[in-house]
Amino acid sequence: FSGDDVTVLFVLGGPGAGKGTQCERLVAAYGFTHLSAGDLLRAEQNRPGSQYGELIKDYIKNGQIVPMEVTIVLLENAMREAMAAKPTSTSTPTSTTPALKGKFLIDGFPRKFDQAVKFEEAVCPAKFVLFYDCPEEEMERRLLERGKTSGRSDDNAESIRKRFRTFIETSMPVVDYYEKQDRVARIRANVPPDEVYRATQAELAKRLGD
Ligand code: UP5
Ligand code: MG
Repeated sequence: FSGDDVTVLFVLGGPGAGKGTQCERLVAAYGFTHLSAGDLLRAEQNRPGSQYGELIKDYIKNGQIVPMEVTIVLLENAMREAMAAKPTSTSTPTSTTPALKGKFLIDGFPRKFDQAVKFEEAVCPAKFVLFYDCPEEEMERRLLERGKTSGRSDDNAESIRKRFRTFIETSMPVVDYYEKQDRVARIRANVPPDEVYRATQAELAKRLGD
């Protein structure tokens, strides 16, 4: 993908910080395509005949990060599909290679430093990172509550503890890396969703300028 055709924002934050909730709203208001790496992995896990099903299942239950070769291919395929499905006004009916444009929220990825480097090299650079900053106690409360009905194999006390550890040890360094480059919009996430969304819109206005 070329940076001219595609705008990518990474959406990061701890487990239960509210990434998915905010992305859903942004899709409706800004026309982003929302790609949750976790959702793509869960779909692949359940796809009949997938050679990665068992592996993904184990990693998710243990709050560990699935090898990036799997995740990046899923993201890339999903981006391609979305772009093929959504030719924009810049493509004229007569052109044989229509200019396809895409605006993507990549949610819950990259979770590890090498994934960030690899994605930006192999797919395209991210414009910036939306980082939802939430205290662990609040995230734990949300996930345990959701776990009563979500059916997610990792919404239980033990998996949540492991997810938090992976987040602190492995995923926060990614945020720090982008922060040093001044590419992080840090948003306080332990306030009601409407308030988080208003802060998100303010950051987008500042950083996308449209
Ligand atoms: N909620 C949301 N916002 C709220 C607010 N402001 N106030 C009060 N409540 C709020 O929200 C979580 C819950 O909180 C919901 O019930 C919501 O209503 C409420 P949600 O928007 O779902 O938060 P989100 O940050 O998306 O939480 P999620 O559980 O999806 O985060 P994770 O990062 O843990 O999950 P993900 O699906 O991204 O990854 C799962 C696993 O997949 C990982 O642990 C890992 O094993 C694997 N994975 C990889 O290996 N590689 C990847 O690249 C990605 C995932
Ligand atoms: Mg999510």
